[in-house]
Amino acid sequence: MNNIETVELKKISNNGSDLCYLELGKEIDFEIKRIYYIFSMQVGLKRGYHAHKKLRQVMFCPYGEVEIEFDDGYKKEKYLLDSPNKIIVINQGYWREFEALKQNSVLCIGASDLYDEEDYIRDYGKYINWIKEQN
Ligand code: T46
Repeated sequence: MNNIETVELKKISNNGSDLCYLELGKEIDFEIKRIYYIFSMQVGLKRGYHAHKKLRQVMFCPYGEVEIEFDDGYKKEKYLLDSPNKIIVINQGYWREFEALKQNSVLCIGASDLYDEEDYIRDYGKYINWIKEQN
């Protein structure tokens, strides 16, 4: 999908464990103003069903496995976060639905802005109309 990028972070391994990091100007080109995370995720219970008009995000899954389907109004593509060193960097404007493939998965999000319900489109029909207006 254009403007959605999967990056595998370098793992620094020592003392029997691993460390990853991401930096402004390298993996991401926007400042993170908010961090949130979804945890205790139950297999098969989907969340999302919205798009963001302006918000840009980086997503990663430090525990478990999460599948995210992005939709640009014309096509859909699934992305799998199945390792703590994988991140997805997402530009604004994509409808998303996501679910855990493993019990108690955790999805973390770094976002380019503070919470603003006005930035959400939560109705798929409205999303399709909004996409048409953008083109
Ligand atoms: C996203 C996916 C991956 C707040 O009050 N502040 C916040 O910062 C957030 C993120 C949510 N909320 C409230 C809004 C709702 O009343 O928490 C409730 C659950 O949010 P929502 O239904 O939007 O949750 P998800 O899991 O469908 O979506 C969330 C994010 O909202 C969204 O930005 O991309 O995670």
